[in-house]
Amino acid sequence: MSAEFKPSTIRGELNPAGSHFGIVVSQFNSFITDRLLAGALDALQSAGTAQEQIEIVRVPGAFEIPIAAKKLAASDRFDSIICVGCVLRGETSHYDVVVSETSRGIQLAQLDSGVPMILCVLTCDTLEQAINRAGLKGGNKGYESGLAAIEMAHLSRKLAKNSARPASRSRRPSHR
Ligand code: INI
Repeated sequence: MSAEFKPSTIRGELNPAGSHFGIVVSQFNSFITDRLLAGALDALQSAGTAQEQIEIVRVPGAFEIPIAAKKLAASDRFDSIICVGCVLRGETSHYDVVVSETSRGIQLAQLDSGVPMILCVLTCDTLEQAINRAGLKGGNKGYESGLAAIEMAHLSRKLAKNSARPASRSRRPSHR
C-alpha cells in the first residue's frame, strides 16, 4: 500500500459538547451496578459533561433495561444511552434467559431507534468477578462505557451530518 493511499476516516471524539446521555441502571445487584454507574459518571464528568446533559433512569432488573432504554431513545432527547446491569450466574437457567434477552433487547433497541446504546451489563459467574470488573482489579467497565458513550454520541451526530453524499461522489463512475 502506498503512503498516499489514505481513505477518509470518520470517528467520534471524546468530546461531549452538545450531547445528551441517558443512563439506565438496574437495581438488581446494586452493590455492583452503583459502582458501574459511578464509573460511568466519572468518565462523563472528566470529559467535561455537565450534569444537565445526563439523565439516570432506574429499573428493577437487567431484564427491564431494554424497554426503558427504548423509551428514552424514543423521546429524541439523547445522543447515546448507557445500559448498566449485573447478572450473576445462580443455580438455575434464569441466568441464561436474563443474559440473552437483555443483550438482545438492548441491541434491538439501538438498531430500531438509531440511538447508540452502550452495553455495560456484567455477566459473571461469581460476585468476586463482578467486583473486579466494577473497579477493583479489572478497571471499571462503567468508566469504559462512559467513554464509549461520548465517542458514539459524537460519531452518531457526525454520521447523521455526513449522510448526504457530496455532489462529486453522488454517482458511481461510468464505465462507458
Ligand atoms: N436481574 C439482574 O439484573 N441480575 C441478576 O443476576 C438476576 N438474576 O440472577 O435473577 C436478575 N433477575 C431479575 C430480572 O432481571 C427481572 O428483573 C425479573 O425477572 C422481573 O422481570
